[in-house]
Amino acid sequence: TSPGGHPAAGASFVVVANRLPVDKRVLPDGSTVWKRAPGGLVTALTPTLASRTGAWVGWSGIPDSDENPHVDGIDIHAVPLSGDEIADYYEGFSNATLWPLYHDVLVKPEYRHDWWDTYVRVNRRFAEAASRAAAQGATVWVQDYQLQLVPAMLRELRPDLSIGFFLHIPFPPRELFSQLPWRTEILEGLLGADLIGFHLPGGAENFLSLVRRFLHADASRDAVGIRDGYGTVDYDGRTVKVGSFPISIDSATVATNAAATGDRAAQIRAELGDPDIVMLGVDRLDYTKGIDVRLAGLERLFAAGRLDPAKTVLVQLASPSRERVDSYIDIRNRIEQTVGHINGTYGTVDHPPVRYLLKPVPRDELLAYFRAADVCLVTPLRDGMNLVAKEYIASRDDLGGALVLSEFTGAAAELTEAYLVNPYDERSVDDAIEAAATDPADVRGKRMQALHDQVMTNDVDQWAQAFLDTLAGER
Ligand code: ADQ
Repeated sequence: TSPGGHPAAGASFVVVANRLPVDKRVLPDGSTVWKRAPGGLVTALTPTLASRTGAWVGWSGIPDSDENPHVDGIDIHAVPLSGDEIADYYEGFSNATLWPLYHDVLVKPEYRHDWWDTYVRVNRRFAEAASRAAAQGATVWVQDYQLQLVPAMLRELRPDLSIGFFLHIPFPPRELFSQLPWRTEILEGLLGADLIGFHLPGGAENFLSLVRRFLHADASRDAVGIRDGYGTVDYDGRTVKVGSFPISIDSATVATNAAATGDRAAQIRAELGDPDIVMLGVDRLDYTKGIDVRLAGLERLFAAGRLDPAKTVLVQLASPSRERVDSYIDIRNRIEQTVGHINGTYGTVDHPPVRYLLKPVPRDELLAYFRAADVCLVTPLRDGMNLVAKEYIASRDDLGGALVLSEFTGAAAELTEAYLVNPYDERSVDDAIEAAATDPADVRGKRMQALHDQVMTNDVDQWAQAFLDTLAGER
């Protein structure tokens, strides 16, 4: 390692993601330090980063800053972004074009050429930073929809590298993807990788069909299996693998930490007024998450007398997200109006049935909420995976609780013992919420046992290993 802390010859394993795995914290005395951000991806990749001289390329989260954070154990390469670039590349093209397009056009995507130009420029900056960080023959793993052009840009700079790409959100069908004015560029960008990973086989198959249609590439037609059997695309003289790798969580750590919260769960129930039924929602405040779906279901169940508002509480923990994007301002207003409406109609002064927080909750407190909840409501209209569902299940080694889970999440593909719902069908939503809340304990316990086994077996470490082994040609 050189005096600057960077390995002189570059890293043999490089993660490229929009955000660095660090947050800037202000200490009581006013000074600042960089702390490792707690997150699934960092946790999952820490062993690999440590064993192989790892580096991480990403933005620090601070506009117009050229600061390069230092944290123990990871070689950090910060990619600077200006305020205008954040507006056009991140809030614009990533979150007002790609995000809604890839989530079933739940809001109308905006197609703006100036945003696209910035997306290209910023992707090139990430590719160049990755190229500088990587040693000869290194493995580079590019993450998510903000960086879909990086694989091809990086391959052009560094044909010696082994390049993987993983998409954390759904990949849409041809009918929707075709709207994108830059559809061929995105497909070509992704094909710079040696392995492209999606959560589900459906996303992989959509991709195979699209490269056939728009790039006339020779793409395999056999079904893609979950963690088993990948597709291939022959393009530009290379063969690219395409597979399904459902992401997971650090299940054992979640289970241990949840059990260690002790009587905090009972305390939470007492603070809520000891209701018969505690329901819980935990989400980034996003229109894809179906927070409105579950609130509407709860209101209908109260109105029909199927649940008693005097004996039921829904705790909705929401964390603020993308607050300057119009569609996020709209969904926040709608949710807050509905919460007020339900409490105004079905509550009393000392017992409002919905408790709503708009702030991130500390990790241990979140785990205690999971332990306190009789029912966890995960009702997205579309979601790549949904880690909240898996965190709730891992937290319940007591086999208490019940999970209501939308069929439109990636998680539903394997968590088949959940109370599955079609969030577009009011009856399905109402029946599932009622059943999850009122089924006999033995029925709920059996379902939770099956879910718990599934999540404990398939953790995030397995996810990372499966992807990296396939990339290395070992599977
Ligand atoms: P997200 O859309 O952010 O992730 P999700 O997978 O549910 O969705 O992860 C959210 C994380 O934030 C969870 O770890 C959750 O505990 C935490 N969180 C949410 N609200 C919180 C709150 N109020 N307080 C504290 N913590 C909170 C994207 C895709 C998903 C995919 C992941 C990983 O949209 O589909 O599962 O990436 O690939």
